[in-house]
Amino acid sequence: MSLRDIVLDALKNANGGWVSGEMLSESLHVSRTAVWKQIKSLQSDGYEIESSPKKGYRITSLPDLLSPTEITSGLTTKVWGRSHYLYFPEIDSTNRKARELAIQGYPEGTVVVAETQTAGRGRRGRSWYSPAGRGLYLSIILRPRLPLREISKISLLTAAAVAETLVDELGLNPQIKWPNDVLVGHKKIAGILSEVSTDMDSVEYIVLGIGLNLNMDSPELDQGFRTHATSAMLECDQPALRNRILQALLNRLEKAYYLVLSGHFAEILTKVKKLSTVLGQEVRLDINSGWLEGQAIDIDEAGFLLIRDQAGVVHTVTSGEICDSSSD
Ligand code: BT5
Repeated sequence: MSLRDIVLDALKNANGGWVSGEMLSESLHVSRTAVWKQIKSLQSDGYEIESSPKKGYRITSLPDLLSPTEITSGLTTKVWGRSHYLYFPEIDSTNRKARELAIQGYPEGTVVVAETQTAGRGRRGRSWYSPAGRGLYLSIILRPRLPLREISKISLLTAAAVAETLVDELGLNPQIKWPNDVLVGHKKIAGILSEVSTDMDSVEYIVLGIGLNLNMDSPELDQGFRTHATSAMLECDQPALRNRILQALLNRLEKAYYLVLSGHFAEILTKVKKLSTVLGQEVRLDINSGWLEGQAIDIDEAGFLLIRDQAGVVHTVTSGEICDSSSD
């Protein structure tokens, strides 16, 4: 632990009470100037700290940062974010960075988080709007022992975990649009981008990227996106605490991931089907090789979407995009 983190811990543990600068410097065996420098550094990162020559220091407000200091202490994960939690105030894309780290050999459960992305990526070369401090932008390196045909399960379990986090933490009523969008009131609140690197017919690694709109307001989300967009703040009429939601999401997501790896996808699938926007609907899908129209009748045990066309033929769709009225 760095001196800065030790000083921060001491202030946090005082629960808003005063901590003497002299006592801090004595117990840490550093000069009072060294303590003061850590206080200045914390203040410049947004921690509001009052100082009094007689009483010392006290913390009056914590910034809603996603730094390791603010996040890792609230994780109940076994592996994820434990030994590798990489935090960037700004980055081009957390998925790009996680991929670079995966190639360097970083292990399963490495978490890459940014306050803002300058080139956040969506699917098929599209971009993801990632303003500073108002959303979650994260990527996780996974190295699952899963046959290639089962990797759709990863996007679905992620969508389910994002949706359930929105229910638990914010009381929202989300839906899942197969395979990778989470919506609230038919507007997109989160997108998932899982990028897979294969080694013969197995998975070498997956970079699982999640973008979640938390504190954006309506003019900035009115950009003519493919699907109308929303944020937690717009839905709840108050700002959401990003750090608490990130912790809850990682805790829940890791559990769901290991559940699926141990053969329990059925439980996740039941949740996905319950929240699905498309089941029973007539849909039009862009399926790489062309268009497919028909009724979405089920999601099978591999996570694939079953579509019955007008001739009654049932198609198994392994990947694709459902188009809606506001699609570009
Ligand atoms: C997605 O793509 O929905 C996947 C988005 C994944 C973003 C995360 S952020 C952390 C990690 N690092 C990255 O670089 N990426 C991942 P897609 O289904 O292709 O949706 C992209 C489209 O959604 C864009 O073309 C816009 O029309 C729209 N869009 C862009 N930003 C948005 C936002 N913040 N909220 C809602 N819609 C948005």
